Amino acid sequence: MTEMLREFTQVSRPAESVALLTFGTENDLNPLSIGRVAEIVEVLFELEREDTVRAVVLTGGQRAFAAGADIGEMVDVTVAEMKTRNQFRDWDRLRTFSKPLIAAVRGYALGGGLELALSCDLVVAGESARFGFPEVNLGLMPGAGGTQRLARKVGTSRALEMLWLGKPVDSKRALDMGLVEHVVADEETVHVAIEWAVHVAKQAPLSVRAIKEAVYQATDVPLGVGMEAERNLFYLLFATDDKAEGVQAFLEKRPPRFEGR
Ligand code: CO8
Repeated sequence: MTEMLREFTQVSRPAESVALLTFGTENDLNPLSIGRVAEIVEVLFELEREDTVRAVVLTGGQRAFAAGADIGEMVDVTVAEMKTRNQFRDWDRLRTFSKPLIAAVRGYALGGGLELALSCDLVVAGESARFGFPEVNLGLMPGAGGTQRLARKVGTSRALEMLWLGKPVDSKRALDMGLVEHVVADEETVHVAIEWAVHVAKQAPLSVRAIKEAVYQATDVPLGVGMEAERNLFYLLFATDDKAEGVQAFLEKRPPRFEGR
C-alpha cells in the first residue's frame, strides 16, 4: 500500500512494522542529485519518527540502485561553491539514523550510489548488482564516506583495489569480499531484504537500537572505550519493559511481545 508519493521516492508498508522506501525508477540510472539525496534522507527521518516503523528497506530500480552523484552538477564548480553547497549535511544526518536500514541493491551501485548502500546497515544484492567507485576515472574520489566505509567493511587493500582501478565488481565478488551480506536472484532481492527487516522488527526495538549504536562504536573508538560504551548500553536495557518481558517470556516458554519501552 503506497502511503506517500514524492518526486523521487515512494514509501509502502510491505509488512507490519516495516517500511519500504523505493527511489527512482526501474529502468533509470537514478543519478543522485543533491535534491534527490535530500529527499531520500528527509523521508527516512519521517520514518524514523514513526513509532510503528521498526525497520526500513531502501531500494532503487532494476537497472540501477543508483549510478552515482549527478555528474552534471559537478561541471565547472569551484571549491568555494562546493563548500557553500554543503551537500554532505544530508549524508551526515543519515549517519544518525537509528533504526535498522537494509539496502536491496539491483543493477549499478556506483559512486554516490554505493555510498548510499554502504550507509545502510546491511546490503542484500541481486545477482545483477555491480558495485564500484568510478570517481577516479573522473579525476575525483568519493566524498560521502565511501573511502571510510569501504575500508572498514572490506579492508584497506581491497578498498584501494576498487578505488584505484575504478572498475565495478559483480555481486559474487562483492559477497566474497564482504561488501554485501547476501546475494539472491534479482526478483527475490527486495523480498529477502523485507524478510530480514521483518525479523529484526520483531526483536526488542531498544535492544536493536543499542546494538546498532554499540557495533558502530567498534570501528570508531579504541577497544576499551567501545567496551565501556557497550556495558553502559547493556546496563540501560535492564531499565526497559522489553527486557522484563523477554526474560519472562523465555521462562514461560512463550513468544515475547516487545513494545519498545
Ligand atoms: N550522472 C549523470 N548522468 C549520468 C550518470 C551520472 N552519474 N551516469 C549515467 N548518466 C547518463 C549518461 O550520461 C547518459 O546520458 P545521455 O543518454 O544523455 O547520453 C545516460 O545516463 C545513459 O548512460 P550510458 O549511455 O553511459 O548507459 P550505459 O548503460 O552504457 O552505462 C553506466 C551505464 C555504466 C552506469 C555508465 O553510465 C557510467 O559509467 N556512468 C557514470 C557512473 C559514475 O561515474 N558514477 C560516479 C559519479 S561521481 C560520484 O558519485 C561522486 C560521489 C560524491 C558524493 C556523493 C553524492 C551523491
